[in-house]
Amino acid sequence: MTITTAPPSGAPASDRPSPAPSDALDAKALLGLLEQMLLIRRFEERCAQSYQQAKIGGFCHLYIGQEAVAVGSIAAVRPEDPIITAYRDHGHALARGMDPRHCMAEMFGKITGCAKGKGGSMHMFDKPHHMYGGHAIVGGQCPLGVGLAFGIQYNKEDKVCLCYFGDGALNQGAVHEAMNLAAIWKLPILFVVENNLYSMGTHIARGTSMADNLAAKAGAYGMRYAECDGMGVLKVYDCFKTEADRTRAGEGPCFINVETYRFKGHSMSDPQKYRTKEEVEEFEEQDCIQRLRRRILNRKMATEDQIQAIDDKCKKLAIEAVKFADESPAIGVDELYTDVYSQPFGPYKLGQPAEGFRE
Ligand SMILES: Cc1ncc(C[n+]2csc(CCOP(=O)(O)OP(=O)(O)O)c2C)c(N)n1
Ligand SMILES: [Mg+2]
Repeated sequence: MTITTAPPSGAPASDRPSPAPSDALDAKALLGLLEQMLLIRRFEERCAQSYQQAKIGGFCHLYIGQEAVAVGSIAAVRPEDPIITAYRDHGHALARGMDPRHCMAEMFGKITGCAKGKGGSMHMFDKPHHMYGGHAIVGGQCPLGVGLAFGIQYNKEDKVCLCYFGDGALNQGAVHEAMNLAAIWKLPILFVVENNLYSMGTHIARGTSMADNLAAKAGAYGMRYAECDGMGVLKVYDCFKTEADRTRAGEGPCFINVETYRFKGHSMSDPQKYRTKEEVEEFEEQDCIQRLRRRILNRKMATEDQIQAIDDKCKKLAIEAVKFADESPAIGVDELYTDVYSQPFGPYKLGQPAEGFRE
């Protein structure tokens, strides 16, 4: 018996052809990317404030510092390409076009939230925008992402699924089962590791074998590998444009290692004893917003005033989101048993078999 394996790697980011796909982006497009990153940043600053005011309950994980990953990758694919992610999900939801008011209301547990306030911060869902969550079980979204990709292949659709997860999730069994299936079935999926170096308080070097050679993990599944600088939105854009196009063209799944960093703690209660202030400051100098801002100004694609106006607009949207969430009614007890079962069984009513259910 002969066992053949696919080559273990794709072209590393540095070997990609020039001109880069982002060279084609004009001033309007770059300002659009900047606006999305600013919206996420300003929105999450309001989340932090609202959390301290006890308006948001449960867990809340901020994406501040990582904005370029969601914004650059989502800009590089089509609006109908499905995306799925973990609990650090506000950025993906907003980059996909979710109304910030519905996102904030979800965190406040209000009926006007994207999941009627039942999911909270970790479960942002937006089916019309093809955003399939928001998942709290570390790595749990990866088998679901494979399901989305299988659906694309089965229905012969021209789409590619973006499945995001953290460096810590990379050590979950479900993630490897998902990668195995995706590889043998050649599914249209990009496995995106948002490698922010930490899994709660554990540095990747302490918790992950071959942390400096994730390409080998992709290679073990015969899967293409790519990596990019996740603090640069255009670097992310270029990498995803290239790899999404290859996957769309039938080259199968790709494993993308995106090097990024979260500026805030793991969640809202994290004394951050596991890292130094100097380390955080070093990464803050690479802030994706500042990097794109400098590029736009250097190339005279906009003035300081124009950029300030965009920032002011985002600040206003964030304040309006809080106001909307504050003023919305809380979810009522009458919603306790809705959305428990999906069709064909119909909504579940207390003490009665679900509608359409047959023993
Ligand atoms: C199966 C499972 N195990 C443990 C946890 C607790 N937990 C929540 S977040 C987290 C860290 C995950 O880190 P990473 O995947 O790197 O994502 P990041 O928080 O850095 O975005 C852990 C262990 C969980 N939610 N689910
Ligand atoms: Mg991490």
